[in-house]
Order: sequence, then C-alpha cells, then structure tokens
Amino acid sequence: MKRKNPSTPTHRAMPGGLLSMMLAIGLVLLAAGATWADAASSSLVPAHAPGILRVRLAPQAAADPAFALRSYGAQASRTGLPELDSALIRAGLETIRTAPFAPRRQRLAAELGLDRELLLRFPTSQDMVALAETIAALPQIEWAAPDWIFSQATVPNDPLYPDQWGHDNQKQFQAWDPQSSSFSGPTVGTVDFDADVDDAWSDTQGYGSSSITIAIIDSGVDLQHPDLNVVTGYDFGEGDSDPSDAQGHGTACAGVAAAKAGNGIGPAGVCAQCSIMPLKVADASGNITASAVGNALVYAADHGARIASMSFGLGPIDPGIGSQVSYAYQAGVTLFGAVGNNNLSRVLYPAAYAKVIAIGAATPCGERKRSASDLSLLLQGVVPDPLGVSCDNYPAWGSNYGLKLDLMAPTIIPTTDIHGSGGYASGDYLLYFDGTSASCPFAAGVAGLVLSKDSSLTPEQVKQRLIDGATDMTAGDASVGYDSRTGWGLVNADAALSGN
Ligand SMILES: [Ca+2]
Ligand SMILES: [Ca+2]
Ligand SMILES: [Ca+2]
Repeated sequence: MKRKNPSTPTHRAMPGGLLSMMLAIGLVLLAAGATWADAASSSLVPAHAPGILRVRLAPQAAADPAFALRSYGAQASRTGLPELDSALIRAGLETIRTAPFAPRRQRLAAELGLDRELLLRFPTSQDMVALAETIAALPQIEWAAPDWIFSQATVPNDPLYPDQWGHDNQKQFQAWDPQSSSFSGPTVGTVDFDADVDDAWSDTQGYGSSSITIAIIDSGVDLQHPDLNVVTGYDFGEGDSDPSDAQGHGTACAGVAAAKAGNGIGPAGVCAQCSIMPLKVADASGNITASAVGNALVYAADHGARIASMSFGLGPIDPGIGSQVSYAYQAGVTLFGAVGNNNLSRVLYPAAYAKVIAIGAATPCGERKRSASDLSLLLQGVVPDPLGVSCDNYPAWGSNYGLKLDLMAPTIIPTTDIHGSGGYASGDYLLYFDGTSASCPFAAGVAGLVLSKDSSLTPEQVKQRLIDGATDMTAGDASVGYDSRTGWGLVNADAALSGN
C-alpha cells in the first residue's frame, strides 16, 4: 500500500502562543487477534441469548428411566422427570431442545456429559443470569448457564485504519525524510508498542457508547463532518451557538478521539461510537482565552459531557481556571490536557492542574517524542534535545515532561480535517496530525471506552484505570516505572478496560 504524503509538512502552532502541531504518518497492516469477551473480568454481564438457558443434567437424573429426552435433534415441552419439570414450569419453561446431531464418538460424548445437555427456552423477559443460579441449585441439575454471546475481534473497514500505528503498531510508520520533506523515510517502530485499541473494541462496549460525550475544547469542530457524531455545543470564543471550526485543530482532535469506525471512510477514532461536544474557545482572531476555557468547562459539566480534551497550553503562568477545572471534575468530567511541544521540562496549564490528566507524546519506537539537537530550534521556542530526535526523525518538536506528567499517548496519527478545502488539507482527512495535541484526545478516547463499559466510574477511578493499564516506557530517556519523561507510560485501552 502506497502512502500519501502532504507535499509540505503541515505543522502549525496553536494560536495564542500555544503549541500544537500536526503532521502524521502512514501505512500498513492490520492484525487483530481474536479476543473473546472475558466474562469473568467484566463488571457488566456479557451479552447472552434472550430467554435461553443451557443446562446439564446430573448423571443420576439422566439415568432415571423417566427421562424422556435421549435423542438428538429433539424438541419437547417436558423432561419427563416430574420434580424437575414442575420446577421448570414454575420458572416459565416453554420448550426444551437437544443438540441437533448425535456425536459420532458416543462414548467420549457420554464421558464429557454432552448427552446430558439441554437447551431450555423461557420467556425473553426472564433474567437468564438469575434463572441460571436458581436452576443450577436443583438436585437434578449439574450445571446451568445463559447462552453467552461471543464478541468478534473487530477490524474496521476504514481506509486509514492501517495507518493508525497507535491502535496497532505493525512498524508501519515511515520516518520523516528531510530530503523530500515528507514522511517517506524508512519504516520505524516497535511492533506491538501501541494502545491495543483493536483488542479493546472486542470488549463488551465495542466501539463505545454514543451516550458517552467527549467535549473537545478547541478551535471548534466541523459540525457536518461525515466521520463525526457531533452533539450540541457552543462557541465561547465569539459568544454564539455556532461552534464550527474555521481552523482545523479542533476537528483533528475530535477525529482522534472519536472518528466513526466501520463506515468505510477515513480513520477509526479510539472511542469510535462516542459523541463529540464541540466547545469552541478560539475567538475571531483564533486566540484562546482563559475565560473562554473556564466557561467551556462549566458548560461541559452542565450538559452531560463525561470527558473533556484540551490540546492547548500555557506556562509557567497559572491561567486561573483552577475553580472551573474543579467544577467540571467534581461534576464527574474526566479532564485531559496536552503537556506541550517545547521539548521542555515543564508541563503546561491546564495539563499542570492536578485534576487534569497530563498527556505527553510517544513515538512508535516506545520513546518520548524528542526534538532534534539543532540549536536553531530555540528560536521557535523548542529546546534542542541532547539525545537528538526520536525515531520518527521529525525534528521540530519534542514532548514536554516533568513530575506533573501522567501518561503518554501516540502522536503523528491520521485524523479528520474540515471537509473540503478548509482546514489543514485539501480533502477531508489529515494523515499526520502531531504534537501532544494529537496525544491528548487519544487518551480521552481511551477514557471514552472505559466509561462506555462502566459509566459509574469517577474521574479519579478512570485515571487509575488508565494508570493501572499503562505500558511502562523505558526507551530513550525514560526509565523503569514512573519517570518524569514518560509518566506511567503509554495508555493501553485493552488493559484499562479489564481493570487490572
Ligand atoms: Ca471512519
Ligand atoms: Ca480539508
Ligand atoms: Ca517508565
């Protein structure tokens, strides 16, 4: 598969003296291991066939001459065992079936008890989990369970999915090539250093729930983008009800978190069925003010957003929106902020607030995204890195760090652009969205999956899930365990969902 590259690198600083940038990457394969929904580890009851109960008779019950269901492919309304039948009828039994074919290895089937298994049908309104417990307690029954439904490993048909190294790293990412000024260099990466989003989709929440809303506090969002599920928002930058995106940054953030999956277009966001609440905080000049962000946080909390993603920053000055952050946090909004792109030992605000989860950027090689060692970067507000540029080879920025850093997420990833000529690209998508701006909504999407599976979790519990599930990063300037360069490590959606 041939990768498309923009003819020139696309990386723009967020207005208002903040950082953010974009670019992105490319290519290849999808490999999704078959993953069964794990009933034991789920806090929810896995899906099961309505009204259907599987039972295995106790050996003595099956040996009773009164037992009338010894043939395969049979259907009946009674077992012939009077006490069992009356218990089943009280529970609402409608019909009984046996397996359709007689096993050819008859003795083996008998040893394993297959010849004692029955499929019972009850009214679909019945609670099969509770009924299984009741029926299993009967002396004639050895075992009873709902007819559980397996989930399929999910490989979406979205054409940019193979480029999404952060979902499933197959070493498909092509490094920056300075000669052609494009991401067309050699492929780099550590296979399976990724957030396991493909595996996570096989859990009970699938692509996520549309009732979990992620507020994108940014330049606005393309409200008509066919790859986004957008709910009502507001424009706090200009004080009106139209949070349309004139710039592209917010639309790109929205796609990372929640571009629709399986719809045959673009990429697949992390929480691909979550809803996006567009909260525009850029004014007509593109400036993002603290007052606008503070107002957006209160609105998010009051209008049902469970997550807010903030890919902008200021530092070292505290912008004075700690009270609004607390308001949203205490209302149950899990908050994410980007640490900044200066390759500097400083986590910017709002990520620097304790109640905001601070997200840095990870390369496909398991390192912190580092800048080049070129001193000319200082003129652009980026600190040259003594270790030199990370494996992506893109020189112009590095992920900030420090003890306020919490977690890392992928960067240089495909996402949505303002459709048509607007935004960063002439089309509807951007292959190389970068900066910690890209990482922040990625982590927000992981939180979206976690809350889709268990919406009762508090922001603190969501954060703990992400930390507990994170993959420790030790490459580059990182070290074993928590470290100030890569925090608790790379977010992992699959591990965060299993709660361990
Ligand atoms: Ca899509
Ligand atoms: Ca466009
Ligand atoms: Ca580490």
